[in-house]
Amino acid sequence: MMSDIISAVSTANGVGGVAVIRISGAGSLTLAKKMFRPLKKIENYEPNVMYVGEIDGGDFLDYGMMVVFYAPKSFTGEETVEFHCHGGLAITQGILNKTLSLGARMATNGEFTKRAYLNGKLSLSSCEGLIDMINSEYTAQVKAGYNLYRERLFKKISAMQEELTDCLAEMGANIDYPEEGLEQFTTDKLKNTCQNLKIELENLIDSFGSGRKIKNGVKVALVGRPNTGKSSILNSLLNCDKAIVTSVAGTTRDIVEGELDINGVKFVLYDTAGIRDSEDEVEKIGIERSKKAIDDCDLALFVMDGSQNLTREDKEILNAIKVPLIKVCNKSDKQIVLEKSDYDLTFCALNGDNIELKNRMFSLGVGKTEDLSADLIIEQRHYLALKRALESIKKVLNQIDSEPLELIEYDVRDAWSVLGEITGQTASESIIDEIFSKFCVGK
Ligand SMILES: Nc1nc2c(ncn2[C@@H]2O[C@H](COP(=O)(O)OP(=O)(O)OP(=O)(O)O)[C@@H](O)[C@H]2O)c(=O)[nH]1
Ligand SMILES: [Mg+2]
Repeated sequence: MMSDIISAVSTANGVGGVAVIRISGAGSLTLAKKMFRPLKKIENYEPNVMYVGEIDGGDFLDYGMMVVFYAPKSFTGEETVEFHCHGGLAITQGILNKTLSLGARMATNGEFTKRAYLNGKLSLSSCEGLIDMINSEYTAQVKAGYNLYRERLFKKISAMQEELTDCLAEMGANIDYPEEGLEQFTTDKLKNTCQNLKIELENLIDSFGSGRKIKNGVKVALVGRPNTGKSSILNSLLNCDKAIVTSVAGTTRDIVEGELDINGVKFVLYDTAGIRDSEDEVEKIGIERSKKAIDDCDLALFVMDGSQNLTREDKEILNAIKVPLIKVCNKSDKQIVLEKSDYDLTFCALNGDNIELKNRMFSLGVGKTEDLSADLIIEQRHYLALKRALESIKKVLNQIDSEPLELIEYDVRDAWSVLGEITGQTASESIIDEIFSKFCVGK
């Protein structure tokens, strides 16, 4: 348990109807009572009950509420008090300063959550889920963060660790008291456990493909020859006139960016300059950027003019695309001359019908997981740890039939310990500090 009392404004910095100032640490209630005058005299403050009264802001009073949570039944696991005051900057600063003048210390970034973690209220991965949720702009990010926050990954990882612990216990007994027959039993059990873990780890690792995009957004590049209708498609998808559209080939020079919500997932669209051989200095730079966008994106919309035959340039652009792509035959209102095998779907940027394109972008862009409430790995840190754990498990499986148990034990322990980094059990101080530094003050 930490000894000092920390304090911060927990609501966003700005003007609002209500704001919350939170203090945490043993003695928080004693401190809070020095700056709160309840409407009626209170002998004992009940936990989780809102008391109405005057809150001292130093040079002024506010009329609001106070609630206490006693240890360990609070977010941090410590005695915690919250003042719910009116949400003005001078009001919150005054009340915060008053708590500081009475002996509290300003909380650092994420310190309330860090205390929750250190007091065993949340796992490290849960804390990461919490920050993911807070930073979410799209509903899929909230859902994925919520799963993490509610310990769904923690439970999976802990179950895997338990299986390894069982094996280690048996291996230990075997190494200490080798017995004919028992060794084979231990080896078989270990092999079985590791084979199952390998599949489980591979599935989790695989889910990062979708999870990463849910967390960071799917980058989509609209590419193709000049004048095929890329900017028109961007405008259709965004439902606004974001990019300039003209009948002049080479209209788009710099990349035009826009964000789109498809089923709660963030898609970042990049409309690019039409790619062709050009001598124009400005256009050439734009074309270089288009080529870079093709390399950097998660999904490409390769846009063709359906009323024209494929050209050498079309084919060259197509060959340069190494990411998943949708071949769009645009200008479907005109006579289509392209072969059916040349495209995935027809499109007309002049009307507003883009549902099919969006559906395809979703299934191809997010990956095979369409169930956004499924458990997905969304954090790079977890992904890297899972990969390391998988390596150790594979080593065990490779050596199990040829090496003595004593030698294999090291890799089993290693897998266990790497998994513990995810939940925080074996995470180093620098990992922990880095995670909490990403939080804002007051959380
Ligand atoms: N008939 C028809 N015309 C379209 C369609 N989509 C785009 N156009 C027209 O095609 C021309 C080029 O459209 P843009 O959207 O500027 O094409 P672009 O691919 O962005 O062109 P660059 O920026 O030069 O590479 C404009 O005159 C559009 O109005 C469509 O679906 N049908
Ligand atoms: Mg354009």
